[in-house]
Amino acid sequence: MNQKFQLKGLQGFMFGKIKFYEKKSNVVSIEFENGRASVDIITPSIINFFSPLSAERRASKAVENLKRMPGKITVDFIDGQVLVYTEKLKVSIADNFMVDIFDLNGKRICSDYRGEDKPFVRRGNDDDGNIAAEEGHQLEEERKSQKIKILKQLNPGSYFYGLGDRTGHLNKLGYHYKMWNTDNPNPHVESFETMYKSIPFFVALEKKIAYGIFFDNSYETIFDFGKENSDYYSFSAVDGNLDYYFIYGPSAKEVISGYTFLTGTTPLPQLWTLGYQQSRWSYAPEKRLQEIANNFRKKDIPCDVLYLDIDYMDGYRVFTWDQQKFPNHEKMLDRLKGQGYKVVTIIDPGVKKDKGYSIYDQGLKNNYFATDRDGIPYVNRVWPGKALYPDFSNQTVRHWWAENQKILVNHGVAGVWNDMNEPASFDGPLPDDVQFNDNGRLTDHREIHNVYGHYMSKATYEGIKTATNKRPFVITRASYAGTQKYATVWTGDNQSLWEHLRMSLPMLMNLGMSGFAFCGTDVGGFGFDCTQELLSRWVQVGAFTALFRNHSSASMRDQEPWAFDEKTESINRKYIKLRYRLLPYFYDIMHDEETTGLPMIRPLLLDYQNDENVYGINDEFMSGSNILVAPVVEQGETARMVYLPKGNRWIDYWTKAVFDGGQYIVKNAPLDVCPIYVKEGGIIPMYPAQNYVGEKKISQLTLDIYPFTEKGKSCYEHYQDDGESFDYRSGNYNLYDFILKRSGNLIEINISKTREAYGEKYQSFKFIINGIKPLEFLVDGQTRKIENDDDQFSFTVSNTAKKIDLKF
Ligand code: MIG
Repeated sequence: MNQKFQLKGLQGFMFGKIKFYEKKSNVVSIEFENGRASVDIITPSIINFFSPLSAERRASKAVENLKRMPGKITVDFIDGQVLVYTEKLKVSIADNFMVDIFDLNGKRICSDYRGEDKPFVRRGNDDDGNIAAEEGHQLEEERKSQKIKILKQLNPGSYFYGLGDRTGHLNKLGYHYKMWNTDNPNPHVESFETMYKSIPFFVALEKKIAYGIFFDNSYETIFDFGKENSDYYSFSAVDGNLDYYFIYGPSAKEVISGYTFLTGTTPLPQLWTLGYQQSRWSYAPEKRLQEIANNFRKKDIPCDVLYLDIDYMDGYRVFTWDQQKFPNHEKMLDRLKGQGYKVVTIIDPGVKKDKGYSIYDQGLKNNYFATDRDGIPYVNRVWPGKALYPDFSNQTVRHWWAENQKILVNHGVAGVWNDMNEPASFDGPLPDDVQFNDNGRLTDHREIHNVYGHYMSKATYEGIKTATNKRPFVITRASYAGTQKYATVWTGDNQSLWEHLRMSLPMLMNLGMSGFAFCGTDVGGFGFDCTQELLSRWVQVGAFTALFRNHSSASMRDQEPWAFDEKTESINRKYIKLRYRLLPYFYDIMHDEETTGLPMIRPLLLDYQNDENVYGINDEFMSGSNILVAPVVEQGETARMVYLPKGNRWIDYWTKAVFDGGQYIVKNAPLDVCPIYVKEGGIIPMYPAQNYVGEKKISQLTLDIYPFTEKGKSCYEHYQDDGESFDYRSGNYNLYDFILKRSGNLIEINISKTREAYGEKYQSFKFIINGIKPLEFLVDGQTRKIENDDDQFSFTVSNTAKKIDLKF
């Protein structure tokens, strides 16, 4: 038996023998006895495999404006196989569309599985398996309904990552997941097969070689990483086309860059969006919101963003304000702006069925809502009661929704938070046959469900962009592949449980591996009541996640930084201030990410792929490539084991002690200490702490330097712009290169400005040299006096300095 494409009612559909092939520019088309397929060379490392199994090719919802850079391609036909050579890969296509992929040395990277599709049998306690049917029937049902199923050979020593923010652990080997955006109010547990997002992309790592597969199918899809059978892994779909991309590494970083080359990277956000954010369901009325705002300033805890959850609206009608609770919202937003706050409001998709409410009236008049088969607007129930669902798959509707953003942003709202867009529904799930109009083509809920939140985010992004001409800040709960171009994501309704803090790390790392660089969890937990210790540990993780937002549910105990006791408050202050000091470092990561797709919070394997010890580490992550964070995620723990990867030495951020890589160490971590390590040779740019972004004019950049203990050279590129507009896209930014070298008893630092276009330059640089005190110190050849006599040697130079020599 062979790779199977199971068409409904037809078991074991097979393509049959190759009859004919032809190459036209970068596409090789192959005709089989029973079907046709194409192999499309996007780049030498990215190849699309396609067959129109149920429909003609449709515009991808994830891949927009695809740039092709195929390079040189040659095609051959040997022993009944079509062989396609790119500049990086050899692809062989045999009868039945069996695909094998090799590198140019002939090493096999990925192969279709040649054996039977044979899931394990779920045994019950009785002979006829009734219990099995009751308890574990799902797998059987899934198999029946899968129309397309691809099996790939699974080799021992394989690891799998990605699929967005699935619960459980970092490595997905042995697990099975379904892609069907789901709002499940139960506490997220490891056994969940669905979540809010559907990101049908994964990275496979085998014997230090990484590749990725992106199955671009928005219908319900299933990914099984060797759970149903240890000999293969598979991905399958209930409908749509066979349409997947193979993305070669060999590094996992290249795979992510390749995937985001296809689906897009997260655009550089406004600087303030990387600040601390405070939310809750809900800050209302106005007086309560103001109290929160004042408290942050009074308590000297930095904060940039405050949220308005659903209760700011008039009866949950989107794009309205409750006049009782917020009688003059424009004035309020203005006042908060004066205090340095940006206010983000929630917007759900469900539009209240309510004659006379203008959003509803407009939508109804123009047929903007999804309908039933007879064209009658489909009604379900969400927060406003009976509600209708805008058809975001339709460009005209997206345009209308985009225009509506003005109602918020023109009055001073700084960003929009999209919730409930799986879409959620209180009166049972939307039926499969709810109709959508995908730009003129009628289709149903089965195809649009997983991209509903994606299209809503796109509309929101575009609306805010047009209205403000600034980098839009959109947060969404539901997503598909590619949503990262439009929105920041959070992992939805977690709970104030240690388990959820622990699990947030692999969830965020896998989101990062799936192209979502700008992500976070509700710090402190959404449901259930948080504790002093849990919040103290959670804020230590939050300080290093791109979206740093404390949020909690209605009726939960207060969870603001000061809501417990003085100790908890001071730990919050300490880590929120650290976050603000590190802002230029995080901003540099996001700037770099816009080109490379590499996330802020990353699993160790991304930077240390040669060290197999890190492939399964769940409770440590890299923040960019210079900082390793090993947070405490267990209640009561005051020390923990930390694995420091092979390849360089590591410096304890707090004690400045130096450690060799490739070992486990034990770090004491009392409640106020989050274990943090800086890579030897690391250069970390820092700002002074501020209450909010823009409070202080930053005229000096601090560079926190972790010199090599022996020989070494490192380079750090720092980026500077206005922090909010799109002017950087026309070149209005500065770039600084800092090069650190050590040989023997000499340390040399070179500063060069590789781009000087943005007007507000730094006046000076302050260097902190950790762990070393020189005997002699020169700036551009001039000897300078060594002033400080404490352990930490620091000095300031003007912005014209080019070379610093330290002899010791
Ligand atoms: O049915 O708007 O995940 O963050 O606070 C709950 C109220 C609706 C779910 C979101 C949560 C938000 C809440 N929402």
